[in-house]
Amino acid sequence: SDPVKPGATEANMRIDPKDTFFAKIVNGTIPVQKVYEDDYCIAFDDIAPVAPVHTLVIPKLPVGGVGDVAHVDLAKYKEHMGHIMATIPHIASLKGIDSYRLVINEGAHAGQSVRWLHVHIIGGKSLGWPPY
Ligand code: IU
Repeated sequence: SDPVKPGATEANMRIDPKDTFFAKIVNGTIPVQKVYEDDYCIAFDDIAPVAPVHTLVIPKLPVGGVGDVAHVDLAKYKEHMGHIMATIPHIASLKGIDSYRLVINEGAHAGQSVRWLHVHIIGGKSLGWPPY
């Protein structure tokens, strides 16, 4: 039997990223202690850390998740995501680690709870595999 219920992820996809908590962090409505910020992204520590280091990196571009690529300006998306990937080692170094796991949850069944794309940087301890 397929544990994935059709529809749940679709409902998640209908959430406008601009209605999420992370939109308020990007537009400055809700202050957050920033680990790092530049023109493309903001990094801040996760409120419910799963490891000694658990930092989130969010693009300033409103995009719900990697599954929403078809609904955003592709050039801007590549610019933001490429920049984030190129900046993560620096953000990790600000947190004092050079060994870490990157996680992007896409969709409700992967555990995505905030429909604004975010990269988890998880580390500061030895991590198990597989990650589920
Ligand atoms: P997920 O991949 O969508 O499940 O990750 C969302 C993360 O955002 C999760 O780890 C939350 O603890 C975290 N978070 C947060 O740090 N601050 C918030 O105000 C909210 C969620 I809402």
